[in-house]
Amino acid sequence: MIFCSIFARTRHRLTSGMEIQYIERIMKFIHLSDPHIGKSVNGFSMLDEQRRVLWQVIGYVQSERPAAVVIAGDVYDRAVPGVEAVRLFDDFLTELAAEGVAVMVVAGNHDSPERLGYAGRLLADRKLFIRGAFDGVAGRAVLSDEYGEVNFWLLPFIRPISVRGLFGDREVSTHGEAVAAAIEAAGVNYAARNVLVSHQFYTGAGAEPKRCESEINPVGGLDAVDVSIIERFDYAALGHLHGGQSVGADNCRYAGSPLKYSFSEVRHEKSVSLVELREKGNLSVSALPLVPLHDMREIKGPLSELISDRVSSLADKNDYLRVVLTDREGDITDPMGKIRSVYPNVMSLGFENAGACVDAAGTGADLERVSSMSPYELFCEFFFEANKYTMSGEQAALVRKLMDGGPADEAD
Ligand SMILES: [Mn+2]
Repeated sequence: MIFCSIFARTRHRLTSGMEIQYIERIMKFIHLSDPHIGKSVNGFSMLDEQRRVLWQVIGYVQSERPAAVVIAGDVYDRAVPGVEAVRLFDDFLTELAAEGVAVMVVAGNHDSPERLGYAGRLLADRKLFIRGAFDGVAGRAVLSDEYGEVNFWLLPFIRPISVRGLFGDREVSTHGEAVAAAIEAAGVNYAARNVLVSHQFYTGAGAEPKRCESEINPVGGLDAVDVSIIERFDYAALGHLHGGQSVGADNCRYAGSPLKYSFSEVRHEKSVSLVELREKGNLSVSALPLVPLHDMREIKGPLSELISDRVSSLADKNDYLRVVLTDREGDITDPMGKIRSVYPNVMSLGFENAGACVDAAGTGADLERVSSMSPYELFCEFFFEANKYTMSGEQAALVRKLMDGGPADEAD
């Protein structure tokens, strides 16, 4: 168990050679999660973006003077992160230490618990509390303010399979049972003030959490944990979901990823949470916005419009873009080259009518009618359903030729 009692924001002032300590009036900390350092999105490295937003967090530490920065898991994108990713996180931690702020970190499902937790017992002396592997008990770090102590419980991501046997004979077959057992084992005194740091998929009664494509979503939500298990904590600093949101009550909150990591997040406003805890029961949370180097957005229209000065000058041409062209697919040669010449960071390019689904029930494809049609007629109908326009003469001729195995008609 990590146990270290330190004063929150103990400041040292030199007055005629004497050191005076004073304690911040209230407990204030910054909650962030899911930085996924080292992640690439559609082949684009996010390292420069990650450095940018992490340094915005440093800026908030300097302006808000919190007692701690809490990182609720998925520090890295991969269990074995690249050298550049490790260097960036090392720089970030060193910068936070220079600000005198405590740092609490738990492993997420993307992290390797042992690698993330390396030297954790030694670093606790430097106010850096890392909980990588779970050994049956949540780690505890204690900070103080004028109202007394605040317990920070550090619970890394756990699966039932990985904690089986840690709780004696207790049956642990679901993620919910695993989390419940871990929290019971912590022996939390709920009369005191407690903050949980946890990386799991928590769900509230009746409310579907907002999910997005950059999270890993197990089939059927088998990893879901009922948020009622953790509602008695004064604040739960959560990680796993990449959209910032509260689950159940306001005191259980996902900070969300600091950057947009998929096009399902283009409308997200990324932020870290600033949490202020006064006496028991007095909590306030606000969002501190994060601004990337390049935004992620979608543009849609005919190619000639999108690459015109009039449209391209409306926003930053270097943004990460999903481009949807409304032109006919066959009408443009090298669409990606043309788009990239104006927007260098295009991540995805598609045509509006491409991949349109044919709804068999909706096409009136009754057996009698279909069975009376020739393969060529069927293909014409299919082509129209898929593309929303009819084949050109040239295309029709080619299809006929392929079907007949003979010379193409002079169709027009
Ligand atoms: Mn994540």
